[in-house]
Amino acid sequence: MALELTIKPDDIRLLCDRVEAAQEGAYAIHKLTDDYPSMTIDDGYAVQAELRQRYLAKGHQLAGWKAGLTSRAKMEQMGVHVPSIGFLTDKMARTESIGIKTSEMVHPRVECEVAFVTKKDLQGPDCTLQDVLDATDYVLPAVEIIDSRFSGFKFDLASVVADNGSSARYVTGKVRLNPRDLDLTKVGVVMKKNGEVVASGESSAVLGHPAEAIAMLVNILAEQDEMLPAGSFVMSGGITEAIPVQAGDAITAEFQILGQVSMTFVA
Ligand code: OOG
Ligand code: MG
Repeated sequence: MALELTIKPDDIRLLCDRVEAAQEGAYAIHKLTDDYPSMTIDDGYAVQAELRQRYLAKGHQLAGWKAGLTSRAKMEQMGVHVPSIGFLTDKMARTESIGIKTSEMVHPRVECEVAFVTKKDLQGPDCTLQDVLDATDYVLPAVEIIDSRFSGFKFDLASVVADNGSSARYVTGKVRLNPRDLDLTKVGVVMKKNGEVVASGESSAVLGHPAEAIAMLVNILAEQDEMLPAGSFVMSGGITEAIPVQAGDAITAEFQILGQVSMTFVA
């Protein structure tokens, strides 16, 4: 299967120029469908694939993948009701100990996610939850810092897919567990900003089971003639709505059984 495009290759490259410049310059642009109203989700994935090729050509390493818009809280917050995927690079990875620069982003938000690391190749289009569990080496807690490049954090599915699912930064915690050693539908999470609870939820909010989001991601990759190789890091999507952050904020995401992930934001 391949993507079916309605936008010409030259225009895909032009839209990629816009997104790439906004990502690298940390400025907001209007959503791509304002100028290309007929743009489809496949067109969005074509822009995202072009963006991935450009970053890899610049020497960034592919570090994994992320599923997005996989919980009702996220879908309702963003007004987009179809899950999506994006890629992660080594340049997006951050650690708990070093302040994360908000000046490199437009309007960052944080969200708690269960992440997976695989030990077997996964190939769509018929990947199932059980296939994902069988292929999982371990799960770990993660916080994704998303940053839509679209004004007001407002977009439609085709635009957000082209913007690589708002991917910006991510931080992982230290606990690693075999998926057989916990009930992945029952991981409660509490997000605290400067010591106050700002969001809470349970991992079943992600498509009923976070591994379902990984299966969905593998099946979307298959539409692009790609597979998920053994050893991949994959985030399954925000459990709660995303919370805006600014320089000076301290965030702690507390996951039941999986421990916590903390980070601070600096200008
Ligand atoms: C799109 C990215 C969604 C998630 O975990 O749901 C996402 C967005 O909300 O900007 O990463
Ligand atoms: Mg996310």
